Amino acid sequence: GRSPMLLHISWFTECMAAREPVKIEPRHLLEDALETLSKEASFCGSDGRSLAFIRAASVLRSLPSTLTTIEELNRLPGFGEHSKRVVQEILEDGFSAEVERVTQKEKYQTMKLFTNIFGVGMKTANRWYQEGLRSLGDLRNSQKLKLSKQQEAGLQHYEDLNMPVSRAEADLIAKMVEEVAHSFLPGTIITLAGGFRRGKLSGHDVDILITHAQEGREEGLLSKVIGQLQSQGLILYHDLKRNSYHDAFSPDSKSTSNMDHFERSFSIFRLKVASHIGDIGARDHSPESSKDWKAVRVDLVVTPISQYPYALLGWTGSKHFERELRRFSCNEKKMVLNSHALYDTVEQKILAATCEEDIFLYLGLEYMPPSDRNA
Ligand code: TTP
Ligand code: MN
Ligand code: MN
Ligand code: MN
Repeated sequence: GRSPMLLHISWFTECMAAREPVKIEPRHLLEDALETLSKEASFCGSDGRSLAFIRAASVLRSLPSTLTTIEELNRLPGFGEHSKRVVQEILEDGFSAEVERVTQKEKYQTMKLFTNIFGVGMKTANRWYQEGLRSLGDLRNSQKLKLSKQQEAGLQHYEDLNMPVSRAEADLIAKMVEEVAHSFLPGTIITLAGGFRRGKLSGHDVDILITHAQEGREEGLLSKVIGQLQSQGLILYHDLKRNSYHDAFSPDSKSTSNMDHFERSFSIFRLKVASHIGDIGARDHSPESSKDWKAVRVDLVVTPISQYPYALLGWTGSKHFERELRRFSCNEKKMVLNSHALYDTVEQKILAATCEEDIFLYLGLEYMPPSDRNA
């Protein structure tokens, strides 16, 4: 049979051709419901079930208009019985009893709260839940809890970090980084990747790629940039990881890890924002309301220019798009794709690319602009 990626792409193109005005509300209702069930499954350790719900939500997202009948649903690829049942329920009753039940669950609520802390994964969140911890207050007040520096920062800035980052804020941060980078190395190329490159108007963080047209010139730049920003009081947290591509990684390794091996820093910036004094918030006289800065998560990734197209493709996302693309290249093309390279396992060689278009060409796919990768 045809791979889901191909099915998805040809079917998506047909849909785009017949595009109609989109009703936003109900569509989000359905997607949110499926995403809730996906989260719940992952909290229970059922990654396969979680992925099935993500796939179904992604199919809905790429529809040209809102689903209204169960017959339309039956014609869609990638929908399992469970997802179908939930969507049918919502179409008929306006809500799903199962989803309502899940969102009421104490474990679901707690796991969601804890995994939204920067530096806290499923394992840690689950351990804390098993230990009886339920709230951020519980974590903050616990005497025996051992938090990593990252988790401490995540907890400290929880409220800010869970507020959406605007496109304007992302542009501002990219400009700050560019200015400092240029002061050390003129010609440094700074690219805003992640959701913002896909055209999203807001995000949970800012993803920035750093490279230079001359291979090797980018080495060592990140620590200088971070150091400079830090001396200006603009960094609340950072964790510099050096490049580990050559000692920890071979492109044909069977590793399924999505983590890559670039020099990088997952950091928290202290971004100046317009003070709230004078606007509606001024009625509230808590010290919070006069705070003139906001903590923002920033991922800084340094890539040699020879790997830049792969890093750009990998860091543009979405996560689901990357997962499907990697699965497609492995299953259909016998090629291993990651953020560093494309490895042809038949020819046993790495395929060099100068731009994203080259990579799509190697994979035998039509080029998809970033705005088509929101699946
Ligand atoms: P995210 O920043 O997590 O997601 P996003 O930008 O799509 O959405 P949001 O608005 O919520 O921030 O990840 C962006 C891409 O980076 C994603 O496709 C996965 C990729 N990525 C890597 O390639 N390697 C890594 O080590 C990590 C952490 C992410
Ligand atoms: Mn992002
Ligand atoms: Mn995210
Ligand atoms: Mn990110």
